[in-house]
Amino acid sequence: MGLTLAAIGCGDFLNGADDGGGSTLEPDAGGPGPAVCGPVRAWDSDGDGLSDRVEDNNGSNGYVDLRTGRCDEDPSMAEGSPNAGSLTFGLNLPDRNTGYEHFYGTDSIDSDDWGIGALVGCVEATGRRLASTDILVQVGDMSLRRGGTFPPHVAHQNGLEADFRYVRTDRAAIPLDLRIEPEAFDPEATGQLLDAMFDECDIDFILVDESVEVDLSPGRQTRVVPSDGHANHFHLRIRNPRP
Ligand SMILES: [Ca+2]
Ligand SMILES: [Ca+2]
Ligand SMILES: [Ca+2]
Ligand SMILES: [Zn+2]
Repeated sequence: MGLTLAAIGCGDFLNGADDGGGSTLEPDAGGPGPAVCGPVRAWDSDGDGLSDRVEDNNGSNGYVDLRTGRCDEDPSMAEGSPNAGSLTFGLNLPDRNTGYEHFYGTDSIDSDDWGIGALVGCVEATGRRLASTDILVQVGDMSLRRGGTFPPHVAHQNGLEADFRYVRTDRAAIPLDLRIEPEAFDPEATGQLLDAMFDECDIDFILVDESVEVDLSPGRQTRVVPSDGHANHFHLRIRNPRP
């Protein structure tokens, strides 16, 4: 592919946001060694902005040709719109890593957790940011491998969206339905989770149940929107970095 790494802002993969964890290592100057295209970090040994775990998961499973130790470009593209779109060269989310865990529901492994690199990176970075807390980021449906219609969702079609569980007061890694267990909802911790997402991700909007009240800064609050159908999860949409 002719696209250069510089052209897609490889080093700015996570919008330059502080990852909140891990050290920043300087790549070796000169001499033989892996190609580097940006700062090497504890979670990204070749500095291409794609985490080691994502590269291993996608490369070793034959999903996308990514390798650690080589400077790769993020090949993923969100096509069309979230309600009528598809996903090209989407990346599969590693099912668990620092600070987060993917839950399948009734879907099979690696069927329901595909997205563009920025969405996968958003989940990972939010997990790293909260790794020192007792809040586990629990992510559910994203998109199908090639996107498209993903019942029962209306959207989730082009790799820009993911569903998350609300944070429970007991911190159990199980679903919380606000209609059934409203007392188990932790608004402070859920606000902390949303803030971590705003810190790490280029968020378009987040849909929550109308009963959810979290304390966020004004610029963030306006992008957290009450919406029917979100009693047992909230929904994140990021902006398409390559519209
Ligand atoms: Ca990498
Ligand atoms: Ca790589
Ligand atoms: Ca997966
Ligand atoms: Zn959703």
